[in-house]
Amino acid sequence: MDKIIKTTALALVLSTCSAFAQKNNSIIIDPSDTQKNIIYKAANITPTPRQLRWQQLELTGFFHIGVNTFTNREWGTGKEDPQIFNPSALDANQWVLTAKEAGIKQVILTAKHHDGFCLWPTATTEHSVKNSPWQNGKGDLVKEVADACKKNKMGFGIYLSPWDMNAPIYGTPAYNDFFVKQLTELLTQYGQIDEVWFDGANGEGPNGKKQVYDFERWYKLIRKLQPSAVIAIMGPDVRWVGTETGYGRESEWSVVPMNNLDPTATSENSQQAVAFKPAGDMRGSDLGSRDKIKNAKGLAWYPAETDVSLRPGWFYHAKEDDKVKSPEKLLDIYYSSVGRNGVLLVNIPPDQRGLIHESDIKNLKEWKRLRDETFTNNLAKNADIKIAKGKNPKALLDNNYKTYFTTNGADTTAIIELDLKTPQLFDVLMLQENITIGQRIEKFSLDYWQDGKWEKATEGTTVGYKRLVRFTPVTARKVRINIEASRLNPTLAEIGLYKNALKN
Ligand code: FUL
Repeated sequence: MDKIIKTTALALVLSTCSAFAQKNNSIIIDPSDTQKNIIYKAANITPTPRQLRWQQLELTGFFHIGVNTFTNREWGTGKEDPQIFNPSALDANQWVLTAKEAGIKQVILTAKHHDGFCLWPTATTEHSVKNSPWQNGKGDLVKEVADACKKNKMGFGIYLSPWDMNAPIYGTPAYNDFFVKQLTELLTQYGQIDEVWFDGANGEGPNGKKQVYDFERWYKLIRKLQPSAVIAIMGPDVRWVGTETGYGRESEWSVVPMNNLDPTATSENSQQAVAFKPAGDMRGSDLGSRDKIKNAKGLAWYPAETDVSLRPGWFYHAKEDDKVKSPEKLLDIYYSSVGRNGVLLVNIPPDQRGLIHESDIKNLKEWKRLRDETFTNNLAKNADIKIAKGKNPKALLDNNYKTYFTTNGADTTAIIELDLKTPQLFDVLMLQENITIGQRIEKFSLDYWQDGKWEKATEGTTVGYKRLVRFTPVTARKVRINIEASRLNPTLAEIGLYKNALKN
């Protein structure tokens, strides 16, 4: 009997381990999985290399430009005359440099918005820049932005709206072929594409019909032609955070339930495989807690992208020149997006000249200065680290994301004490898990030593790739970080203490 139990236990351990012999970014939950197994599985899901690269960008940018820039609308009609697209002094290098100087690492261009107007001279329709006065119909804006990105060593992505108000075949199977042709042009004529952004909007076309999008076919094509590109929003690699405010969730799990996983894709886990297409509403305040994953049929690494516009609208409108988000607001957004395990996608819409407006440049510069002032000086960088148990504490302050501290055996908690050597004033805590091992931490806190006892400075739930928490400023020489709960051995790649450039 005893032997049978031992053998069964061993078989379970082996089968669980073999499920992770290679890294998986999704996994099927078996009806026989216990709650413990489900948590174990969740703790071992890791991003694909393309998801990891994308997460580490932290800041990405959007350029919304098209016929709407000239009609002063947010959504076009599909009936616009291509003649109206006529920027007088377009300079894509100025856009890309503006983004780069703000610390942005990758930009996405609206190659086609819902109105169907194409910013490149596509062979698929006459509704494009080739019928515009801009550069006498010889212009190619996708090429200009792609080239500026190459020149400035920036990532480049495309937004291609599935909804098309201009294409007469929209709403018929032929539209999927047309869309594949457009995608193929974009994915083969402009060098490396790092992100493909599919909007969720699915309205009516010119004939009043809606389209059934052939996502599987599009994903396959992207994987084939641009295997390192992430497919975002209506795609399997990157999820919409659920608002357009720039504010992510307090508790942001990158591992979420996915009930329509393709079992063949999950077991292959090849870079080409697409394990699912997004389904259901993912806007709730809690997507990945124990409570949310306990009845899941599958789990996937599906991280959040937090998109927001620098202005009230996505396209440029002169009347919004005095409504550009302030540097202070942008800093608050940074803490609430990048600082909540997300990637921020900030839209910087070029104006009718084809330039980023001076007001936008000014605020982006000051936002960058505020971030530099805050984060250049990690007040913990020379601290002595004391741990009662655990491995590799030096990694916490070595400024190297790849190395990490973790716990021994089955320990899911940790206490890390830092002696800052002299009293320091700080009000921001930064924590980073090593997500190549998984996202695990469920609860943490920060204490500081004052008048002979520990006082709590702040606390939080999830960490993920990066967590920033602001709190009332304290002056202290000794602090301790408590990992109070974790799904499996927690990892910490880096920790930081900072003084916010602005008042918390
Ligand atoms: C939305 C679109 O409808 C907006 O116009 C904009 O492109 C935004 C980023 O996504 O769904």
